[in-house]
Amino acid sequence: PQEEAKPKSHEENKPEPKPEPQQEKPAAKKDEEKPEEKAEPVPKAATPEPVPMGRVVPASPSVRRLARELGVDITQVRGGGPGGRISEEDVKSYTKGVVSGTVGVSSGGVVSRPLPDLSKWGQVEREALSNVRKITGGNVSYAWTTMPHVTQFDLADITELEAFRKRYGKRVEESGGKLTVTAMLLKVVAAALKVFPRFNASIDMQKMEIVYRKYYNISVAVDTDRGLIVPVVRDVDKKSVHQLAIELNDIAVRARKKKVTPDEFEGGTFAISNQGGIGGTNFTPIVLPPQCAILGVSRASMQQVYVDGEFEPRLMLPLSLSYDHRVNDGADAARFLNWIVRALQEPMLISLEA
Ligand code: CAO
Repeated sequence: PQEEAKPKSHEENKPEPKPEPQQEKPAAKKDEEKPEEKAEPVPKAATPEPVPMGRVVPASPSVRRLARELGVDITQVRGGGPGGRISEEDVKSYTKGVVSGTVGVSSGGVVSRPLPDLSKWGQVEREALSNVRKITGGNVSYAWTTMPHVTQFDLADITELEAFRKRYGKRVEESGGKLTVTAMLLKVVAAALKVFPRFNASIDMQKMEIVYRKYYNISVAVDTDRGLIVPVVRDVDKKSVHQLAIELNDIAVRARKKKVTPDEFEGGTFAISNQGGIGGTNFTPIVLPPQCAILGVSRASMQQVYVDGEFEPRLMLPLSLSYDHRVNDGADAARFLNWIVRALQEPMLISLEA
C-alpha cells in the first residue's frame, strides 16, 4: 500500500491483500514504535462520520492517489484545510490513527452496524484487533466494496514440473533456497503478465485511465503467526527461478520474524496467494488495490485424467484468478489463466511467447 508514505516502523502489513490489499501497510506495534512516532499527533477522533460512498470530497489528485495506494477510503478522512480540503498530511495521519488504533476503520465507506449483545445467547470473550488485522480489514473492505471481483478457475497438470522440482530441489537448497511451486509460479506469472499486460495494470478512476506498469513486482501472501502479510518480490521477470526460490524463502522467513522493511511491501503489480502447503481445493482471493488481479493457488493432488484415450494419474494444481472486472473481461481472464496453465505444463511457452 503505500508507495509514498512510508511507515517508519517495521511491522507490516498492508497488502496492497488486500489494498495494496491488503496489506501492505506496515503497521507498527505500539510497543515497537519509535519515541518520535509516539510524539506525532494522531487524530484523537474515533471513527470519523462516514461520508456516503460516491460523495465527492475535496482533495487533489496526488492526495487521492496517496490514499488509494495506502488502501485508505478517502471519504473517511477528515480534511483539515479550508472547506474540509484533505491534504497528504491528513491522509498520513488518518493512516497512523488506524495503525495505532485511535481511529476506527469503517469498511470501505460502509458504516458498520453496532453489534447486538451477543452475551445474551451464551458466553463470549473479546479480543482487541491486532494492527495487522486492522490494516488487512481496512484493505480487504476497501477492495471488496470498491472493486467488482470475479474469480476464474482452472487446473494445471504439474506432473512434469513436480519431477523437475524434485530433480533440481537439492541444488537450490544448497544455496539457501527452496524450489517450491510458488517460486516456479513467480516466473510463469511474470511471463504471463508480459503477454497479457492488462493484468499487470492499475485502474485510475479519477482520470478514467488504465495505467500499464512496465515492471513486474509480485506480492506474495505469507501466512504468519500475527496474520497475513504481503511482501513484494521485485523484478521477477529479470531473475532466474533459482534466484527467485532463494529470495522467496528469504522474504517468507523474514516476514515471519518481523524483519521485512516497510518498502518491501510497496510497488507490487500482481499477487500470488498459495494456500497449497496448508490445504483446500479452491478459494477466491481478494485483489490488493491498486493491483487488478491476484492468483490463488490451492493444494495439488493426484487425479485420474483422461489422456489419449486412457485414464492416467496426474498431479493437478487448482488455480483461481480473482480480477477487477473494470479492467479485464471474463474472456481475458480465461485466456490469461489458460496461458499460465499451459506454461506450467510446457515451460518452453515462456521462451516462445513472453
Ligand atoms: N500444492 C501442493 N503442495 C504444495 C503447494 C501446492 N500448491 N504449495 C506448497 N506446497 C508444499 C511445498 O512443496 C512444501 O512441501 P515440501 O516441504 O514437502 O517440499 C510445503 O507445501 C510447504 O511449502 P511452503 O509453504 O514452505 O513453500 P511455498 O514456497 O510453496 O509457499 C508461502 C511460500 C510464503 C507462499 C507459504 O509459506 C504461505 O505462507 N502460504 C500461505 C499464504 C496465505 O496465507 N494465503 C492466504 C491469503 S488470503 O488471499
